[in-house]
Amino acid sequence: MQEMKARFSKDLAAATTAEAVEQVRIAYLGRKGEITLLAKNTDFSKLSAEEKRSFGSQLQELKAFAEESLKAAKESAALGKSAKKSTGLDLTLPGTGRTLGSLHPISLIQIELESIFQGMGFTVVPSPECELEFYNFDAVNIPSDHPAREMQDTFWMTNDMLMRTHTSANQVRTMERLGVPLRAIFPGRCFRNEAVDPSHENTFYQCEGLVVDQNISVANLIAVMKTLLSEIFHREVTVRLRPGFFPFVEPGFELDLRCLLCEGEGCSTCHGTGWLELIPCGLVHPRVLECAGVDPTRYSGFAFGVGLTRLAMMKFGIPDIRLLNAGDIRFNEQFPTFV
Ligand code: FA5
Repeated sequence: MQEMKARFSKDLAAATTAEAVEQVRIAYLGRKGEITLLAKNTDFSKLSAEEKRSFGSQLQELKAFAEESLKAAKESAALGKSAKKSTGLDLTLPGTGRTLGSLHPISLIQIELESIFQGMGFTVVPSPECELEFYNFDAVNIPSDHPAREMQDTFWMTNDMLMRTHTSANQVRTMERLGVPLRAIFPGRCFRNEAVDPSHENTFYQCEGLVVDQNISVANLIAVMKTLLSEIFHREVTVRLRPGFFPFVEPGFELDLRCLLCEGEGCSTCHGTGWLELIPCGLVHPRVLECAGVDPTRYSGFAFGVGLTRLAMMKFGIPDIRLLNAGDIRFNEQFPTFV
């Protein structure tokens, strides 16, 4: 029985599946199994009372040992099977790392801009991309017969709505909603019917800024623009301010940035001029204030419209605006995950 017990243990240890465990059970405890036959084939009549007792108890012990071992082996074989089935786990395979996505360069610029302006006490105001013709044009002093409308053709909806051509569309809305005095920016997407080239897209981003208070002057406007650009580029930049016409500001200016890609030498991005038109701006036209119900004899303000897309191009050295909307993951992956 000692020898049988050792053999049984060895056979069972080699059985790793439920089927193999069952084979061991049949071989030892089945109807013709070794342990069963040992009990059956022993002629007890030839044994003394003492031998009967000793043999009987050893046989019981062997049977109980075999049954318990088989039960444990069955359970562990079943466990192994279900673990394999549910996870297909192979601990020898190399691990798969998790890759983090990266932010789009325009998102990066927008987040940075928002934080710079928030630092100067501006509120970030959400604004609709699909806008009423009234707010996009009439409210900012561009009536239906004004030639400025021709330069900003866009995608028209029904019900006097259109895809906004500039974030200035949100000026009167914001004054109506928040009242004055106010200091706000509204970044977002704009749409124009454009001949697309390295610096013009039909879908691009602007960030409008609007400050209305008492005694606001061009000096306040210039101070804010200088702070903005030095913080964005973390370097000395050259800008120029020249007169510019926009029906909703008086006086109006164009703030140009010396092209950072060619350092003013002239390249395709700046159309060979060495300058990039970056921030049109000016003092809010009295008619716009009136349209929002603000008294222009008490309040004045300044507004600006940063070309966010072009700012991203300058900041990251992107030579062609079309790369930004192309959706090529290899392009997007070059930018940092976090700001
Ligand atoms: C405007 O849209 C005015 N609303 C800006 C403004 C706001 C003036 C407040 C005064 C006061 P403009 O059409 O120049 O102006 O566009 C402003 C900026 O948006 C441009 O300097 C440029 O950086 C960017 N932009 C305009 N059109 C495109 C385009 N098709 N593709 C990429 N960027 C563009």
